[in-house]
Amino acid sequence: MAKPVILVTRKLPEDVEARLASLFDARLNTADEPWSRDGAEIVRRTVETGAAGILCAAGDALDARTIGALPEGLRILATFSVGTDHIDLDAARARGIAVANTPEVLSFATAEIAFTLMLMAARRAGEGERLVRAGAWTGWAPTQLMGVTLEGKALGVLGFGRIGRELAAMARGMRMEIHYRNRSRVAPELEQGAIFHDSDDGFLAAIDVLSMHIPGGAATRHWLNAERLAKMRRGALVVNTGRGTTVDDEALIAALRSGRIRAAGLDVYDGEPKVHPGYLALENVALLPHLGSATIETRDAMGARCIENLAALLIDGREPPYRAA
Ligand code: 8YV
Repeated sequence: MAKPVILVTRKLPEDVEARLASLFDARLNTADEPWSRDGAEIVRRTVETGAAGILCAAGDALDARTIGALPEGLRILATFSVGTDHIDLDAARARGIAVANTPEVLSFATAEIAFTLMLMAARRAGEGERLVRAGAWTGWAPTQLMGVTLEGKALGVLGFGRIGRELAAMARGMRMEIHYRNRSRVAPELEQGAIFHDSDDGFLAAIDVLSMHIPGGAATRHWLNAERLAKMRRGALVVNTGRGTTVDDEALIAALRSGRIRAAGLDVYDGEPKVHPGYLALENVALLPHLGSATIETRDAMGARCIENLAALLIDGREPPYRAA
């Protein structure tokens, strides 16, 4: 039997590509430039190849219009991400196209990046590195680049899912107090003593560090706005490893400029890979290029999840194990 054709929009780790090529008639993108800058390209390549599945990724333009224009034979969008905000799930449902993602395997790696950013923001690590690299360091000084300690501080986790809970576990090792805001309270074994808040106001007033782990999309757009920033403690820190759309950049930049927010650490941006120039002009913000899941181990595991999803539907004729819609 002929192997099912799949279209892979991004260059993936070598081992993942080798497995894909052994199981499928995989049309691999071996260039660094994605095959998915716009919906028209995705549709054109799907039609040309007759693909039954697309292995896509965060940032790919799978909006309602693109999904509506995909050919009949396309049966599954397997995304190399846990986030699905780049895919119009209702449009996929309406077309009977399955959507599957890669949950769990990237939680620890993403929490590591949140933790890194929290420390970079608290301890001014980026500023220090720039100083040394610029050859401008004139020697240790008692008042040089003083940051704040995390020990004993209150960490506020916005979105207490798997990633947020991994971060909470790491932060307990720093003797931080954990607070969380979530759609609903989680079970005590998941809570591990973390303090649940049922209002934004109470949550924002209680914390020294806000770490954001909410999905993107219309419902969460600009969740962190001027009004909520004004409710935070003066000198608090902000970290975002979820989606850039959840932050109103103008408001955060103003708060960083005024010192109302002491420092921030960002891994994701509204409109990435573009970064608001206001951030680039500030010293008190650490900026990473969407590294959340970027470990060798995690990217292999994400590839394995994608393969499981594609093989289930296209080879075994059963439900993808990590179906999102
Ligand atoms: C990925 C992510 O690195 O999984 C997600 O939703 O944002 C990241 O883990 C990236 O988006 C690749 O698809």
